[in-house]
Amino acid sequence: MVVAIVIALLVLGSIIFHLASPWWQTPLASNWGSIDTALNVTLWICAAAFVTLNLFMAWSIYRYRHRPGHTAHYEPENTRLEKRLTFWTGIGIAGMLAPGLVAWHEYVTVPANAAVVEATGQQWQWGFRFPGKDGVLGTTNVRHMSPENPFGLSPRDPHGRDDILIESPDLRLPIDRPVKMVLRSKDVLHDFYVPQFRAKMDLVPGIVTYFWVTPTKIGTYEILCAELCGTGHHMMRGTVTVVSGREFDSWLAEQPTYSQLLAQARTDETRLAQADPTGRVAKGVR
Ligand SMILES: [Cu+2]
Repeated sequence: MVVAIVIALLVLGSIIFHLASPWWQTPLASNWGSIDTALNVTLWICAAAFVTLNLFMAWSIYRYRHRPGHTAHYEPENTRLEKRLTFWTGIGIAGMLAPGLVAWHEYVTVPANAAVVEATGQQWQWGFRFPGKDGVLGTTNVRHMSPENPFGLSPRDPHGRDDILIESPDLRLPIDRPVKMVLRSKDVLHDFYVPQFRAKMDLVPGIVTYFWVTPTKIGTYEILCAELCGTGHHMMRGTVTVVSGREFDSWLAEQPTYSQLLAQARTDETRLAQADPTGRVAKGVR
């Protein structure tokens, strides 16, 4: 009897906790309402199963409790009941899977008019690359990575010359424009996650992953790494600021291209050589 009451209280407590809980999803700031729907459908199906099964268990414990003079009825098989249980469990599981599959299909089917942005992850920071005027990201290779070329752009690929490189963890995106996020890791597994976008995807060394999103609310949101990637994992944060199209265009125009960074590096080298013609200072010779 006590156990039955405890189980019933557990169900009641869970419902109250859910209704009064402050830990609810942060407000949506993208087009991914379908991901919220998939989550909610899963929650309601699980909740219905949890409440029904636990209350049934509490009722059974009470109804069939031990009483003098009562004996248990032994029934090892009940095919009809098993068929019903299998059917309804199947319906419940299909109901949970189907909305997720629909949302996933939409999530990786990029619209033709989407702009492209690349996010790169490394222990423990984010960087971003826009394709520049030609609209094509230049090819990259890990062999080309160096302090002067942190994105590993191929020096011979003309598409890479106008690529816009953001060597800071602060990304900006325009509101109401679909964007394909292309993800690349330089070292280990990372995961690009913006909770308000309901968008999340692993960065896998050696392959390029992607998803697409349309930001729908102006604001600044945190980018988190959602894949344990080493001792500095907790520090691997960035921000994405959603701004008006005009503000975005003028911000992007101020960011350096790969060619500009190369030219800058060459100017710095020349200046250094002029200031130190023998190279003794640079080599640390006294
Ligand atoms: Cu990480």
